[in-house]
Amino acid sequence: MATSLKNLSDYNSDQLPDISGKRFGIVVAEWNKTITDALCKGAYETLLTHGAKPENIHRNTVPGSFELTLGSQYMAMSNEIDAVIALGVVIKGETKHDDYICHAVAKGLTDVALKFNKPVIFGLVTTNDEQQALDRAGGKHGNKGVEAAVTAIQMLALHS
Ligand code: RBF
Repeated sequence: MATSLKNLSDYNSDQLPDISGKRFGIVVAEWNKTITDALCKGAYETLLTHGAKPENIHRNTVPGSFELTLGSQYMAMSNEIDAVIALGVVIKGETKHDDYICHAVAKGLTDVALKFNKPVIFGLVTTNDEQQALDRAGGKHGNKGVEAAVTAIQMLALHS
């Protein structure tokens, strides 16, 4: 979550390991597509910046954030993928759908990570309105996709 103390795109690149041999899966929800595309761009470019090869970054889309769990499991179960980054944007509406989706995704991604013993990163932007989401997808609070990619790299380093 972006706060006044943390910009989502700020990190210390000195401490990140070489990832030239690592393989990544990015799963992107199509709800709020303009914003999730910006998250995906942030994640993809961050992986490239730190040495990942384009051919080692695989991207799949799922219809909505609720489907990120199974989409991530399809990626995680592959021996060709070392870490998965799940990206979505859930915006509050008139009903409590956002609560149900966010809890299901948080629990689901945790389960997939533990089942396959691989980093599966929670790159879900959960906001009260569209502007807050834009602020976290390359706007004034940085880009959650960048933060998610950095988290994936850091988690890979823990287990190498
Ligand atoms: N998916 C999202 O990724 N973000 C949303 O903000 C979002 N809002 C939804 C609101 C409602 C009322 C419904 C029914 C679905 C919403 N979804 C959203 C889609 C959801 O993640 C899933 O794709 C569908 O519910 C089909 O399982």
